[in-house]
Amino acid sequence: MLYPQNNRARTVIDLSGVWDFRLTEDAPWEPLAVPGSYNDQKPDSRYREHCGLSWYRRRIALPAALHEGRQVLRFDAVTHNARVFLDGVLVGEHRGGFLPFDVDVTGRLLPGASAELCVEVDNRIGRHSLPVGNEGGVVFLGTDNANVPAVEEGKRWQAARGRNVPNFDFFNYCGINRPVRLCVVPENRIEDITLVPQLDGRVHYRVDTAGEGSVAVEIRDAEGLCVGRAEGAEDDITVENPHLWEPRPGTPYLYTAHVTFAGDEYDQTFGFRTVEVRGHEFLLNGKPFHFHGPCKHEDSAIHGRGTDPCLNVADIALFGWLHANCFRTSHYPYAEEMYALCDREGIVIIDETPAVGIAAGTRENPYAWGLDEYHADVLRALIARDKNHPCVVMWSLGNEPDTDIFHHEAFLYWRRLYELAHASDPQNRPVTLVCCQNNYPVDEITRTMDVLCLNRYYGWYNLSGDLEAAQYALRRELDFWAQFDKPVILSEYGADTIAGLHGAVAEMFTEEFQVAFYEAFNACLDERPFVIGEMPWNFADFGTAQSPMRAGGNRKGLFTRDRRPKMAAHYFRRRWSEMEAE
Ligand code: E8X
Repeated sequence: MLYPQNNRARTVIDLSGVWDFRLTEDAPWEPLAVPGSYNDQKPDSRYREHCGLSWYRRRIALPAALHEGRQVLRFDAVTHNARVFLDGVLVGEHRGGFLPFDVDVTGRLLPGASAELCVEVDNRIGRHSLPVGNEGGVVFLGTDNANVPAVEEGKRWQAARGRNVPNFDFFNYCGINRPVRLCVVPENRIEDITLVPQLDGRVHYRVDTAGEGSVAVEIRDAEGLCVGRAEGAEDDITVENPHLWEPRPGTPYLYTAHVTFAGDEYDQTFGFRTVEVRGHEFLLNGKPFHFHGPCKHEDSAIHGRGTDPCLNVADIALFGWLHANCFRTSHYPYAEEMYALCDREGIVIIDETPAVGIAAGTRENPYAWGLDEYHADVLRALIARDKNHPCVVMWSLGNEPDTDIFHHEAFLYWRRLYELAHASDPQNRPVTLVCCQNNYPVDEITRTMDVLCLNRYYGWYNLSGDLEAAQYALRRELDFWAQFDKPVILSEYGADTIAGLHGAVAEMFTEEFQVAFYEAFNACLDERPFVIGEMPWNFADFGTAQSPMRAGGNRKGLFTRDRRPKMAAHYFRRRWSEMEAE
């Protein structure tokens, strides 16, 4: 799937701006910004807590000069489901809130005339959606007061009235969260480009096209000089002495495949980079790589989950300040602009599907929810979108599913997706599944992944406040995982911390405790060479649903939500700077 691109053959009209918006079909239209979640753009609980359909509207026009070719509306993401209307006619729809979709409107936009574009957005989550919502059932992280009759009746009333109850720990920000563009492309056009580079300079390419024409591919270096070329829809090109793509503090050198076909053209950046798991090592360009960097969210005040290029640039600059070299796209695919920025800045990405919340304790078997086919479709679409990014080094099938209660059903469900990921990725990257703190001896599936990603919170959610006991437990568990001789990444660990709360004694929620927590955990990691990654949870404080466990959201950030460093940020900046200097 190609990202929209302006060039001599293609035209992109960005439809960002202030659209009309309404929460019900009989409400007056009000101004609302696109891209951006609608939840926090108005000081109104009806916006913040909305559950159900909502509508966006704006006029669009096609300049007469652009009447040739195909006209396509490209939505980078609408959360969670969308139906698209043009002058009242349904012209497209999409299920899923974190990946792009195209709506072909060729012939429906008369040159020089305008049309009414309307997008109906459905933000409901449930057992059918990724991420997963509760339907009057288990409440994530909260106490659900089981067996209290009035609470059970209240939950049934709540479900009947319609309320989103996330089975995950981030706010259900919804709407047209990412850019919408009207793209005009030639009738005879390039449909997709696949690049598989090797360290010796060979790059295998395949160009998928529509219509009549012939393909030519020119590889250009960072100065724009041609360093290789070939003709035909699929072939190999060899670049002599290639500059490799290296993560920071190395040089993330990018090349461009300049593709032409009939009257169309497209420039696809890529990097000469390989990844491989060998024993307990993760090799990047044949050298052992250590993942050190916090997990993120797409989250900020007002924008919600809306794409904000200024925030992306500032966040990646703070990754440099931290001497961090990676993050996981917890817990959903991020906007394409962030991957392009990480390609350029040398930040490694573990690319995750929106499969979070596939767990319900002993109450329900989550593998009976019928998510299999949809999850497979989402995984294929994620890989199709991100396959050429050198920054993407591993696929995460999902976050913290149940793998120990319904452990055999879990094995069957995730093993199929593991094999699908390897079969779908032209670069055949490693595949993981991020494991929740669980009864790990009965977990049959985590140990089969290429890399073992463990989210662990000893000393926080249990053994709370006792960091010596936390170290004892963590060491016992890491000794268990050593037997598999696979790379282990501590993919989440952290403690809620109120910025500015201090104590001479490091107690929970103080900044001193957050540092002490990480010092305790990292001492255990440093003892074990098979632990090849440390990813604090989280980069910054972020919004969540209301819960007795959340004081204005999740406070485990190394930074506050407005990106001010806590003591732990300074701690990791020192630790990772020394690590880089080794
Ligand atoms: C947390 C994190 C949450 O924000 C993230 O989305 C997934 C959670 C920890 C679960 N992992 O709560 O801060 C650990 C459960 C241990 C019993």
